[in-house]
Amino acid sequence: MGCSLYLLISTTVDFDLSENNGEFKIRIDIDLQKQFQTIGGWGANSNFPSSKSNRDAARLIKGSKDYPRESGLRDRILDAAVLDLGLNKLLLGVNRFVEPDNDNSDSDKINMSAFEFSDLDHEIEEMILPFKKRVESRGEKMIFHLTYHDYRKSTPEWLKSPAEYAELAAAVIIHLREKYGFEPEYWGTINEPGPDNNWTPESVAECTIATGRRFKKEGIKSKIAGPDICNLRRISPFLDAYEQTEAKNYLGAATYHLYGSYNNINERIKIASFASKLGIPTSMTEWMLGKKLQIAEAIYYDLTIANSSEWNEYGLCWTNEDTKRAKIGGDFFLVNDEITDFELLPNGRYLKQFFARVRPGYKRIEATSSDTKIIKSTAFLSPEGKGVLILINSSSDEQLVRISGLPDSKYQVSYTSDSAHNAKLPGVESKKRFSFKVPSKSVVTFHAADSN
Ligand SMILES: [Ca+2]
Ligand SMILES: [Ca+2]
Repeated sequence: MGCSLYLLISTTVDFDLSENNGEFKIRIDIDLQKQFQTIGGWGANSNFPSSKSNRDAARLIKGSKDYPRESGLRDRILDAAVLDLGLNKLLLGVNRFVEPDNDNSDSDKINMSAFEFSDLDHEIEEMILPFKKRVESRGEKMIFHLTYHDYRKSTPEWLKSPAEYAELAAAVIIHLREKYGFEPEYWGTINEPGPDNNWTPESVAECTIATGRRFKKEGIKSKIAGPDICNLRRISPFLDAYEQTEAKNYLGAATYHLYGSYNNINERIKIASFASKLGIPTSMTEWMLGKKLQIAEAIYYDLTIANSSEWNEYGLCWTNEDTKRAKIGGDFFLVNDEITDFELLPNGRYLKQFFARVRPGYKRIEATSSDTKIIKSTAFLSPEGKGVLILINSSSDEQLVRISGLPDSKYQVSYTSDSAHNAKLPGVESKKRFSFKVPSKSVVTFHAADSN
């Protein structure tokens, strides 16, 4: 982009609100010295749900145990996910069929022949490895996050033993290590514990301890994540159970879902404080209910209040069967009825304002808005010191804002609203400060023009 397209609207003359003459209402002040969490990345669930249309799509896109995949659609989806949208993380559920019955009566001795890994292997070969290759082609590291799922009201007695649970977790990871040469970054203890299943704060803490000890014994480096609570409002007893036991020594990431409370502030403060005490990152690991600008506001709260290092929508690519989700997108990509093509859903476009420019290794820095009800701001620094600023205009009016403290540079600008999808705006130059008109109900991203 030529320099002539940049609007040089900064000034080196100091001025404050009293000298503003009503020009702007809102100040955004960036402080490069106040640094917070390091970004790990952005992700989605690799699994497809088991509805008929999704089963058909899954068979075409990634094949099944019995059928090879039939088109290049998978590769196009993975290219779009990693190279365009900027995902670098996949989550995958491990269900009870991996150890359908107890392998033997000794939790210290793994009987690998009693485990059933073929579904897991298929997902690894068709989705995880090709995704990983694309992330690595960007010079970045893939984050692979396995989580155990158990929706049963009656968890079998043998699995209620923390030592048996830990053996199951260790067996899965040893299998991956031996067959594919890598371990997941995270093992999530249990997806959405209680009240609809047998998992309690105490049992999650006990299984965290047993798994932590077992991983140490087996030389497994995967970090244990939890509690992956469904509703953030119910997280406190789980955090207390970790803190009051040895589990706090083994927890590697504090994770939560956003259902029922996307704009909750108090519990986000609690989880940030808990993770800070333990010296571990926080991660929002699932949400499918956001709607356009609301999803941008949710990730803003997660990044700035909960200090989340990672953020995940629900699915990667699903079909139109669930129209409620398909209209907006609890999943990134919607696959068409013919299963020949796909599109990035509206929520994905709002999230792309964050994902495409804020990359793993970037640090969040202070970006204070003088009126967060109207303009929400968050900013990041790359390891090379390049700045990224993201503004959310929650109001129905265009807002003229004054932005101070971004590193001096030319910035490219893009935005998403109901009518604009990752659209370019004229670039700007920051010399200490500049003014900018933020379109109504939009997310605007500024990124240093000479960074990727
Ligand atoms: Ca066992
Ligand atoms: Ca055993």
